Amino acid sequence: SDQSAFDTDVWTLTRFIIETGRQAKGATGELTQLINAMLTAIKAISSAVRKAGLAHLQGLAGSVNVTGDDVKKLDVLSNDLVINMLHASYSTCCMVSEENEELIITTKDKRGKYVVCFDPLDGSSNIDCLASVGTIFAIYKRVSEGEPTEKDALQPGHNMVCAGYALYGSATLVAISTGSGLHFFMLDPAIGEFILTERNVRIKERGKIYSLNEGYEKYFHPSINEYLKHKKHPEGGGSPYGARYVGSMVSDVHRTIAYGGIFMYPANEKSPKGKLRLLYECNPIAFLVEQAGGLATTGAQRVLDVQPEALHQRVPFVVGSRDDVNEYLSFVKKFP
Ligand code: AMP
Ligand code: P6P
Repeated sequence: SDQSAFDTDVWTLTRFIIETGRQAKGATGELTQLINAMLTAIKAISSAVRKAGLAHLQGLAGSVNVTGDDVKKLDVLSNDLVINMLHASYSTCCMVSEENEELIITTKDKRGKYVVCFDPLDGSSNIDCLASVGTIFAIYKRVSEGEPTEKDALQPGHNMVCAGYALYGSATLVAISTGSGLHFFMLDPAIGEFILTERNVRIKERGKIYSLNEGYEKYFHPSINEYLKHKKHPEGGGSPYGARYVGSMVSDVHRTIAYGGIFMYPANEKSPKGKLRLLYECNPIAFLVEQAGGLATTGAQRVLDVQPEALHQRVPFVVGSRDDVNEYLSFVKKFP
């Protein structure tokens, strides 16, 4: 059996959030309740993802989601888990899910003051080949009175109160921030708790890895291809960057935060706004990367300053180490 010393004063994510909640002046505990409800959903999704092959949860559920992707059973299950856990937390007034075309309005008897935009299982097209998948969420305070409306969800990312992602990889990790730094927690299945592994994570100023789907080269804007050329054939004689691309955003983003470098899902002729959705993919990740000292841009502006117009709108997305993103932006200027 595992003989490692048993930590009798363990820093779980639940304890961490209670602690930061106590430090928040006048907090009623509603946000703490909401975050812990999201964690329960994430633990259940982690268990389902790891059993998917055995529990025949893979395979198409037959329907398609708002963006036309084939919906897999795990997608539907993950979506239901998040919606039900958040509803039961009495802390949301409405939600936006990648799986639901319309705004999800919390029943009157269960309403609270928060809005949650989430992707319950991002990268789900990778499930059948056992590549890692993730859950992403962003939390805002409602802005409307009375009946919740889309306006509550269409807030610029800089209004965010909390964001996080779960990565169902070789271990299950949660990365989370409530605006005072980015922190990593690892799920210990033995006690069903997320254990603090890294506090105040900082992304390197510059990395050595670029990450994007180069299959679209034919459709990219020249600024992208010129930037990539510079990464592969640096004029100054330095060594070329390495290329890594999982095709599951949470994996690609987490590696970028952990090792440094740049992740890009740029616009291309086929998808003039790129593929990634602003509300529940780009904004939460942008918030977290900025908390780690990195940058997140659409190429035209800071992601967190975009004024959303539609629940499922897409934006071009470039994120990562400060110097790498700024170097990319210098190519946008050079090749307008
Ligand atoms: P509440 O009354 O619990 O909804 O919290 C009010 C505000 O206090 C939130 O919108 C946050 O800005 C802050 N806050 C509350 N709980 C926490 C927490 N656990 N960690 C960090 N900030 C918190
Ligand atoms: P492509 C997964 O389907 C996803 O939404 C993101 O997780 C991932 O970054 C992207 O799409 C991959 O898209 O066009 O490279 O297959």
